[in-house]
Amino acid sequence: MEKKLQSLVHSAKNEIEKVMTMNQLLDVKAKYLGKKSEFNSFMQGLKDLSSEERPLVGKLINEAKQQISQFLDDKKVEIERKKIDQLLKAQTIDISLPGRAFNLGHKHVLAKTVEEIEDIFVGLGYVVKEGPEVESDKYNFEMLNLPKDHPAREMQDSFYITEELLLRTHTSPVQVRSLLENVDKEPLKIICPGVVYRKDDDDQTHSHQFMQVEALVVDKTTTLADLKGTLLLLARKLFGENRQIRLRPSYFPFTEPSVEVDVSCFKCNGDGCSMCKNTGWIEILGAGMVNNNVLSAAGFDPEIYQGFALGMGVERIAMLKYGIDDIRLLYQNDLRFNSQF
Ligand code: 2U9
Repeated sequence: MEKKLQSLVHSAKNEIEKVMTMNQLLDVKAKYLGKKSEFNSFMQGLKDLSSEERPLVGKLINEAKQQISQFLDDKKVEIERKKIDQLLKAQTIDISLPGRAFNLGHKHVLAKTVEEIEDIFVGLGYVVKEGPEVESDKYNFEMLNLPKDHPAREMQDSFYITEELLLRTHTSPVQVRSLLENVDKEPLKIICPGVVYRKDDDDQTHSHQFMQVEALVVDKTTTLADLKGTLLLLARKLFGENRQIRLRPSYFPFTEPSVEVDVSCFKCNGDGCSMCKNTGWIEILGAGMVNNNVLSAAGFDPEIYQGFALGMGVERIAMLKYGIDDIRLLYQNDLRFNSQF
């Protein structure tokens, strides 16, 4: 019996040594230790032995079984380790390879222009205020001296959501909100950048969606001279220290008097060129003293308070500054265009 067991252990050892995979190992385990294995028949035979022989033979069988189990366990560890080694080899990162180059992004020319305008005003002590793009008819029009039947509403033909809600047509409602919030009637100096919407056919110079920056100052002593000084400073910071400005009378419902502001041409210095259509001047924005009706509607007594406001289209400023001849280029996300600025 002892010989039989030794030879069984020996052949199991040989077979286990040749095993390469987990499945093969399971087959060998079944063959030597499974229900139909020789071992099992040895175990079955124990009951036919005498009570003296049984413990001795039982011990031998157990020892042999333990040896085979040990070979199987060792092999299992070996197969698993090999598998991990293979995976590690396959997944090794070659740190000697150069990294993949990636493009470093930068700010869009419109964002740059807004920030440049913001910096100028923040330098003058203004606070930046933002507000919702979906606005009420009341804040977008009525509080700005544009009642429901006002003909000037046509100029801002709009995207209505309901009778009373629309996509804002200018950032002016943000100023209205700031005036209403200002219950203590503290002096106010704010700029309101943001996206606005108007029903317009898109072409080289028009877009149904564009950006504005509007500024508002309200105080007891604010005058048209303050507005003029602010406009001159703004024009020089944006277009160069040698610029002059020119104010032309205009009309906006929310300002009275209203002006359109031209800057002396920064290309020809006023001599006349294609940029300024030979006039020497380029229109850059609109402005005016806040209309008394607007002050009253927001709870500011026009006998005590007065203020000025100005508004500009950011795209127009960016196009002038950077020589861009089609507004649509600003929205197309073409990297060949975007990366130029
Ligand atoms: C309040 C009072 C007055 C804002 C103003 C303009 C003049 C103006 C245009 C420039 C080009 C719009 O983008 S554009 O088409 N804007 O000319 N905007 S004064 O006046 C206000 C705003 C808010 C409470």
